[in-house]
Amino acid sequence: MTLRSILIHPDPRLKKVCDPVPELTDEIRKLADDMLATMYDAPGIGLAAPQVGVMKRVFVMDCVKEKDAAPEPMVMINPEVTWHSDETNVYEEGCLSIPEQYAEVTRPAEVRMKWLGLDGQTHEEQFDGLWATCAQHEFDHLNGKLFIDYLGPMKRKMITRKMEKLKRERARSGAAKDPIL
Ligand code: K1U
Ligand code: ZN
Repeated sequence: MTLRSILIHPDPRLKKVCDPVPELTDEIRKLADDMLATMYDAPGIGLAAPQVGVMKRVFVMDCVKEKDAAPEPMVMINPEVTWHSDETNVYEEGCLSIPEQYAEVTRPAEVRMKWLGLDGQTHEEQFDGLWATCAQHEFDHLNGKLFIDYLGPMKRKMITRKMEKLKRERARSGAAKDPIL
């Protein structure tokens, strides 16, 4: 298991639509393993493959909030949203590709998703609460969409400028160097 570097916005790879996974391979199993480890290490509650520079339709999440509860890692390959509620929910979202920036985003309160699991089976499940918010945030990543795309242009530009500055500082200090990316 390898910790992978997380891309920071703005990066053209975070704006692209990812490719479906044609078959379950050891490469995908390793990717999922690495992504879960990277997500827990960050720490975060979700992570999508393009955030680690892999343009495939895979994301992981674990929204268990209680400190001592058992982890509930989920790996979704080729996810589809098969239903969403009309009722919406507002949540102050963050993103590991946009560190330390948070903003309220309105999304459907419940979603039903269908995906291919690491067991090779098709799964379908309904999510609510933070699980629903996170699943939609990660699904957006696979379509090149970030939570700041739901904000007004002024706020989005301000956050983007902050991230450009952060990237310049990280490049100067050598923190962004990584052999995987
Ligand atoms: O996709 C990502 O960038 C991960 C992101 C997921 C997310 C957060 C909030 C709402 C929707 C989706 C994060 O995990 S940001 C970090 C975070 O929220 C968190 C970190 C530690 C403990 C609890 C939450
Ligand atoms: Zn994100």
